[in-house]
Amino acid sequence: MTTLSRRDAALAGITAAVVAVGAAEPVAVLTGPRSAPLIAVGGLVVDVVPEPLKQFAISVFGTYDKIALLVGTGVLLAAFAALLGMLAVRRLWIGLAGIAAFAALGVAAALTRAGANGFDALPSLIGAALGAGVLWALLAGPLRPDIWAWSPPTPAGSPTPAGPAEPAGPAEPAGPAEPVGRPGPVAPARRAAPAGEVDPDGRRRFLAGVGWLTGSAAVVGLGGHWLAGQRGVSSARSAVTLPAPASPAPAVPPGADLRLTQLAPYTTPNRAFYRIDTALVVPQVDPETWRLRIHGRVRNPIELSFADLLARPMVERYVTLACVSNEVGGDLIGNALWLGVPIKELLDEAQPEQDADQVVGRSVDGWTCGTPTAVLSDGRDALLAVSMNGEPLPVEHGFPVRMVVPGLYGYVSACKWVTELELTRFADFDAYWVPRGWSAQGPIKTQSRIDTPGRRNRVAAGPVPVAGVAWAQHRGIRKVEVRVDEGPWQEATLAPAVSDDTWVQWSWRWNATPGEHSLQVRATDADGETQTARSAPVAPDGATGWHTVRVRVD
Ligand SMILES: Nc1nc2c(c(=O)[nH]1)N[C@H]1C(S)=C(S)[C@@H](COP(=O)(O)O)O[C@H]1N2
Ligand SMILES: [Mo]
Repeated sequence: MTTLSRRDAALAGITAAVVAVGAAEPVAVLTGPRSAPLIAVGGLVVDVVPEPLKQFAISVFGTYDKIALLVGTGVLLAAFAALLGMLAVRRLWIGLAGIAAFAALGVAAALTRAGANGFDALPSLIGAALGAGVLWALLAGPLRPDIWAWSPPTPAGSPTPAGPAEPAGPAEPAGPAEPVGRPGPVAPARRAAPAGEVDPDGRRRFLAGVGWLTGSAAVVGLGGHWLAGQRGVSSARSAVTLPAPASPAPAVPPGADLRLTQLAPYTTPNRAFYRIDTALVVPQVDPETWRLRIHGRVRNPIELSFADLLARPMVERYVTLACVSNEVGGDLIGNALWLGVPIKELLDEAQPEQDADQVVGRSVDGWTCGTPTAVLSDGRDALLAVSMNGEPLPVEHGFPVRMVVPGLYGYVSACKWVTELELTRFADFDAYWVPRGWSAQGPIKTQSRIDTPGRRNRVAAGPVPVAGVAWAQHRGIRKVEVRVDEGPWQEATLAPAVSDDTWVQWSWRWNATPGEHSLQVRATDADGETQTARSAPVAPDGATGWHTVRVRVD
């Protein structure tokens, strides 16, 4: 017997899913946002999704890839839930088994996250239990439209349609006064509706149930989500007092910033700074409980608190950070003023063993990067940074402490929310991105970019300022050249920079003639090496090629 339309059955399945996900949120306020089922499963997806698919997602959604992932996970969940609802009309156990499978996935995802404990299973378990209850209520319980169905009175003694749902109802009102199909003021007969006939009263109750359940699940879910956000570390961050640097950064030389519209400013403001990480929810690390352990192949393991770190002499430096996933001409690069403790000093205290050629930075969320010990000890300004552009690190940029290493791509050096430096060997440990197809070594490649005129800009004929940035961190930029329509290379003017660890701005005056033109740029680093024309993809160790911009001159 089923008078439930497929649409209503699907609706029941989706309602159960919404209740499960919504009910899990307030539980996750207690157990931590990463134990919420959607986030936990999404996090698992981030870690196991094949690299080409991830690249595709990044190329389509850019830095909105995480939102896309969560929306995608939600849509997929809704589709499965609808299907389960349709299957469960006939066999409730299929629906319940499906929910159990989702619960198992949620629990597995939550328990395999870095730093998880048994309580992290609770949001998925409690959510699934309530979801199962809702599915039962809508498909087999009191909210099923045809379970207490009213049906037109049948003459006494005539056989009534039998069904498992047939309850002992009150006596039937006799007489034809009742309009068929609509319950009257007198308690209607309660018996199963004939197969195929939808009882409007039951359906109304069913839809009201669906509405109430999704509505309250949304309120509870969003409320829980909001509450979880209140438990963040923004107030702890505001309370941090940064020490003055023992070694202040050199002043930015006058003229380092040409201040042209469209040209990236020499120093990137924090809110405009690119953000790349695998974290679906930004780790909230309390500086009071933060610890840094330096261990592994060292003679003298060290553990430091945030106060210990702040008490040490601080170095302040401009360093340009770049992402290996930056396409030629891309903007996954930024320059900031960092304040922190030289990593070399800490390593010297820890005394790495002779063969410990890799320092693994480990984040609270389990992410790892592997940096050559030699690079961290060669005297460059590799920092355990606590500040970015004069403020405590923004939470999404690694509060309270991150690594910054001039000359290396972020994925091998810039560990945010860092809590461990483990001395090991490249032969013994692969950091996060290495088994995913990226090179274990990630020195930044010499690159240059045209910022103005921008892609498909229209400019007026005559003198046009062409300008951009070039970078070869820790080697420095010696020369930048520009050419028009693949003509002869012409040397651009380099603006001064603070050091070889930052990008430089360059400019060139173009006497533009009407028509379509292409502009190209290439840089030569201080080692004398000129950017290759050969274009290589970002994987495994950084894109190469010349940035080309097509411009229309009127
Ligand atoms: N904990 C953690 N740190 C991380 C990452 C990450 O995924 N997790 N990504 C790295 C990468 S790939 C880059 S390019 C830089 C980006 O730093 P930003 O987000 O502050 O710009 O952080 C690095 N540090
Ligand atoms: Mo990156």
